[in-house]
Amino acid sequence: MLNMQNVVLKMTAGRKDQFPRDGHVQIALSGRSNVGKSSLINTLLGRKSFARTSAQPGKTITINFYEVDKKLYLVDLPGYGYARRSADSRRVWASLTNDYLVSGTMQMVFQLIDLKVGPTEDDYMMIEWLNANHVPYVVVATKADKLGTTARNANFDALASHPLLNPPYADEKIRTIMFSSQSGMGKNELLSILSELAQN
Ligand SMILES: Nc1nc2c(ncn2[C@@H]2O[C@H](COP(=O)(O)OP(=O)(O)OP(=O)(O)O)[C@@H](O)[C@H]2O)c(=O)[nH]1
Ligand SMILES: [Mg+2]
Repeated sequence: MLNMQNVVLKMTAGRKDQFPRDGHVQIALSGRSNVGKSSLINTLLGRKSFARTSAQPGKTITINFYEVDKKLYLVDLPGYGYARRSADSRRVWASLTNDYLVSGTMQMVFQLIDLKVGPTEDDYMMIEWLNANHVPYVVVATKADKLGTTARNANFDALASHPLLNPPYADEKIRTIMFSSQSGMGKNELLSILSELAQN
C-alpha cells in the first residue's frame, strides 16, 4: 500500500542535472496544456491544490517531481500544444521534455487525452514516440464529467479502439482509463497501478 498522504514536491527541475536519480519508480504525466495533469495529481493525492493547476496554461516550463511515500515520483511534465507560446518558450519546452524522455528514468507514462476534445496532432506524435520506444503507458481520458453518458462512452470507445493504441502499432492493447478529477472517476484504477509499480 502507498501512503498518498506522505508527499513532497522534491524537485522543480528546469535542467536535466536536476532530475532525481535515486532509483524511485517514476511515473510521468504527459499531455497537452490544460488537459488536466496537475489536477489529476491533486486528485490522486486527495489534495485540493498541491500540484499547481494553471489559470494561465503553459506558463511554467519546469518538470515537477512529487515524491510519494518515499517510493515513487509523480512527474508533472510541462504541457504541449499551447498555441500562444513564444518560439523561445517552445524551444525550452522541447529541450527539457526531450532530456527527460531520453533520460530513461521513467517506468511508466500516463498519457492524458481530453475525452471531449479527443486526440490532437501533438498527442499522436507523443503516442507514436511511446510506441516506437516501447515505453509502457496507459491512456487517461480526462474531464469525463463534461460529457453525458452517451457521448462519454462513444468517445471512450473511439479512443480505446484507435489503431495507434492497438497492435501492431502498439506492442499490446493499451489500457485506457476514463477519468475525472471532479468526480473522482478512475481514481482507484490509477492508484492501483501506482501501488503495483511501487512494489516492483
Ligand atoms: N470539468 C473538469 N475540469 C477539469 C478536470 N481536470 C482539470 N480541469 C480543469 O482544466 C483546467 C486545466 O487543468 P490543469 O490540471 O491545470 O491542466 P494541466 O494539464 O496541468 O495544464 P498545464 O500545467 O498548463 O500543462 C483547470 O481549469 C482545471 O480546473 C476535470 O476532470 N473536469
Ligand atoms: Mg499543470
